[in-house]
Amino acid sequence: MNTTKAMIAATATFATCAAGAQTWPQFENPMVHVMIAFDGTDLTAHTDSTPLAMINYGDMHTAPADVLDGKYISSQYGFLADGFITLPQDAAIWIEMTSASAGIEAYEGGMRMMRQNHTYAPMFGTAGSDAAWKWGGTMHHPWFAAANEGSYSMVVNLYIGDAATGAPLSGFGSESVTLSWQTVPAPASAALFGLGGLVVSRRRR
Ligand SMILES: [Cu+2]
Repeated sequence: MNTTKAMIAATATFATCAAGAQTWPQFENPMVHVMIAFDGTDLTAHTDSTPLAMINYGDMHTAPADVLDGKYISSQYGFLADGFITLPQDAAIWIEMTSASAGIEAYEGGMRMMRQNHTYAPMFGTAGSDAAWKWGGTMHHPWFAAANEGSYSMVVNLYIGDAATGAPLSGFGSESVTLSWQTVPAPASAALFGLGGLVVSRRRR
């Protein structure tokens, strides 16, 4: 191996190690959007009511995503504008958690592909955060998480509020949406089942 090739090999190894040192939360299932529309008076929001899978990959994540370590997670739900939205002056669309199952947690996300740039800051009342969260108008997939297996739900109310304080502004409609999840066995377990099947099929041959 000449010197140039050795250097390239060393650089490639170093780059691989650096990339491997970061672990961001996984996602695999398709996006499910909460479609938000506002016609100047009425705010409407709707989404699929089927509970979504919440999966525990058993991963330890790079900070600040370490708030999701070892938990069942889902980033399938995303808040998305259903058409062009023009807001009243100094107003914003706020999304407030009004009720939730015990044990459900929420953290700020964004576009799923941008997970290395998400803040993972607690939201919707998680860890003492405000129940109301100001939506910026772009597609936002929060990270929902739970430490234990089970069925979870969260009701969020979408309303027009003061852009600075979140205080509801009168004269505008609001709408509540129920988000729900069901934990499913970790992929690692599924992989083990798959291996078991492979062993059995080999023995049958
Ligand atoms: Cu999306």
